[in-house]
Amino acid sequence: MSDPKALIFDVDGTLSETERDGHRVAFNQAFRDAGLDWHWDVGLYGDLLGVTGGKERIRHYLDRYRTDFARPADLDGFIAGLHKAKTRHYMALMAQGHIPLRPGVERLLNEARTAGWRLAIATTTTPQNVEGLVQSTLPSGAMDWFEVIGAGDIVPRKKPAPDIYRWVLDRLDLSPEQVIVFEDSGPGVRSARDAGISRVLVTLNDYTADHDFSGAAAVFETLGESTGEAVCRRGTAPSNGLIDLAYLRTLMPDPD
Ligand code: XBP
Ligand code: MG
Repeated sequence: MSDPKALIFDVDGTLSETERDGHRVAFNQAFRDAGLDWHWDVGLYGDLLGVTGGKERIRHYLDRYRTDFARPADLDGFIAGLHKAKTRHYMALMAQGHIPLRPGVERLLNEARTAGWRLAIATTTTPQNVEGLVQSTLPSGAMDWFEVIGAGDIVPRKKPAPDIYRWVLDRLDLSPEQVIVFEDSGPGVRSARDAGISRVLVTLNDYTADHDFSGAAAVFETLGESTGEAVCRRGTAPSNGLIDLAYLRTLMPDPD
């Protein structure tokens, strides 16, 4: 057993359940602003989540569900405008502070910081959204807890492509064997695995419960908190009910 050199966190669905009551609501507000009769209900949004990235998701919706829609000449510009409005609404929702971190996230971040483990983020969401979530859920200055933040269009291909994890590993100057990744979705696991990272720990949620997590090292319902233990769906359960540093060390190889 050894210490990982860094923990890399996905954001949406992993740090916080942002999709149903955050992103989805913000998309609908942007559609309404633009005078569109589009509405993404909770079920439809689950299907749309198969496509990562908000702009990509809007385009997929048009291709798949709104073939009747008269597309403007500058479709890219139209989608970009809608997405900009969506980000504005999302930031406003975050500022209201109704969307908390998932159980055990703040505990684990604090434990890792105390031990000097490096922290990073690898997400497909827009960089501003990461800031909005961190500022509304963690103490002031918490953006600095994350040494590297890989987000949104910084790489051309979003998850499940491995680009964002490769980008973050490169910035951390670490190899895939030295890190542990936290994900909530099948595309996220695939992205990390295809970047060569074998230690991927999943905390699933309602939208991702039936995803394929075959490449993950372990699958849990949450990271566990004093109020409720980390229910294990696959892999070895921690004896104290918490995904903590001692548990994460058991995933790492013995030092040479
Ligand atoms: C989440 C996503 C994002 C968000 C929307 O991926 O796919 O697209 O749903 O954010 P991850 P944007 O779990 O990897 O963070 O609209 O800013 O793309
Ligand atoms: Mg996610």
